[in-house]
Amino acid sequence: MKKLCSIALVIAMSLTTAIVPYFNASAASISSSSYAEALKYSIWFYDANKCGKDVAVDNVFSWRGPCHTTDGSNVGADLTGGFHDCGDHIKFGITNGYAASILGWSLYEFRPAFDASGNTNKILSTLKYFTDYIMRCRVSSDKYYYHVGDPSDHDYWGPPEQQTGSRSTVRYMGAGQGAADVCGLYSAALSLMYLNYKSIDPSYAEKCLTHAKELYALGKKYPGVGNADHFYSSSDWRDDMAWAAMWLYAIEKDNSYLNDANSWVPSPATNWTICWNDMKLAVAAVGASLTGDSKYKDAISSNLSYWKNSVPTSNGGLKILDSWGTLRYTASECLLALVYYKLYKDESAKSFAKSQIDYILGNNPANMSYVIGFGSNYPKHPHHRAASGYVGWDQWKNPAKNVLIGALVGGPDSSDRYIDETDKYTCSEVGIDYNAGLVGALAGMVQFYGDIPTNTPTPVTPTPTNPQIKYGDLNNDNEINSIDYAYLKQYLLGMSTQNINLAAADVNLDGDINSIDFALVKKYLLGMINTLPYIN
Ligand SMILES: [Ca+2]
Ligand SMILES: [Ca+2]
Ligand SMILES: [Ca+2]
Ligand SMILES: [Zn+2]
Repeated sequence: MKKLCSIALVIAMSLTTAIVPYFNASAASISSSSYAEALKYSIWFYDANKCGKDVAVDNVFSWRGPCHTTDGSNVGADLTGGFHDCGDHIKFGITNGYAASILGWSLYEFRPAFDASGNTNKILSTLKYFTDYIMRCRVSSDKYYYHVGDPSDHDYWGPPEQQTGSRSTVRYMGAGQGAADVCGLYSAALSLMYLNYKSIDPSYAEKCLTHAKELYALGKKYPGVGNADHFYSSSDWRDDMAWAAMWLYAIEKDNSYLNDANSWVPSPATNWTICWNDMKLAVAAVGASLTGDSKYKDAISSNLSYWKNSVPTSNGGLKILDSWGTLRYTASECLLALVYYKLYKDESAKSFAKSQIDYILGNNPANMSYVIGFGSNYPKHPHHRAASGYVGWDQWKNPAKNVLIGALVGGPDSSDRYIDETDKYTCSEVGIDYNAGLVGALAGMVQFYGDIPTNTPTPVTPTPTNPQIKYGDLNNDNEINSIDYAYLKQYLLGMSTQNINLAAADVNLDGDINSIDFALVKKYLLGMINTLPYIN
């Protein structure tokens, strides 16, 4: 259930600890408007972990810019985009897929909360940054890349924009290399994007659904868990594929998906919570909503009882499931509890979530908000290279130069104490998986505890598709001419694709690069059509 951090191997542990003093402070004031503010920040966090050419587009952080803009060039693929994992810069399929699907689910479940609090546009553009990346990593229906970054990434401390060195470790799922855990998470993320986006941009939504089905088929064809070096040891793919199956069933009402989900997760009960390694309770939540099968409701109900009665509780009232990054588990359990409340109106589930979320936001003995930038007292030393702003290991433990607004840190220990030190990554690190459950839980809090004004729908504008891609310009010289035509021909003949921007080759945006695109580029060069991309 843990991510190992190689920094522990190369950096001697500090002998001094700056423990936040324990005192019985009066409860921080959490009001009904707090949840909407915290929700906004928790979405912003994702801007800090964006990777690729378009990082600066629609980014709330002025200290972030393009990075790792040649990812995939060593294999002739465009693997730019997506999100750095935690405080490092590796792009893992397991956490990109987990975060994208949990965020998409959060919007799907609690859309009124996002609309009323003015957060719909931002969550949609964040989700699209994920789904653009997932689809960009498609080579063919039989091959998707899902990993970029060398383990030596962790030897570097500094902003991603200034990082040099190899990014040559890339991995794909396809023949001989199953990664059905990632397939399932990616497929679910794309199905949810279809559901969340179909009224905004139907053609993009359809493209997502097509890819969701393709990834689902890929996971069935090549089962097994993906390879994330020693950082994420995924224990099973069946829960992830069942998660994907549930969302395809939600869209298509085809019983074969439900049968698949049942065969992969016959019993969703667990004494854990929803996390990157275990989607059973998320499967249960969707299953309960879609099928009414009592096994799904029972699994969530007994899990909530376990959390209320058997998970250790700190004096300050925090449930501690695990000492490493404990708040990520609390946050996703709160998401689950609030979805359960939405389904069954169980008041104890709702008040459980409130007790834990209020603790996270500052109603705790340390009087500290564990969401950076929220309130007046929050961690100043998150384990995050871009926020730190320092280059090299001499000053890496200094207070971060930049405020990593919205990041949920790992959290306090069982004595309600927080160690605000950069190298104490079990408490001070942040992650795209940590924040996903928090976004969903805060949206639920806005929906059930916030002051939601009625009749104030947020105007939604589609996010432009790949704003910096000039479709048809395969060699990135900002012109579309016979050179690009020749490159496309070369690619279609199976010849070298080094230095070709394949993202620009799908000129009809149907997710495939084939003879249709070739014909369209030819028509464009002959003046028979005036613009690319060309969609009919
Ligand atoms: Ca799994
Ligand atoms: Ca060109
Ligand atoms: Ca195409
Ligand atoms: Zn990057």
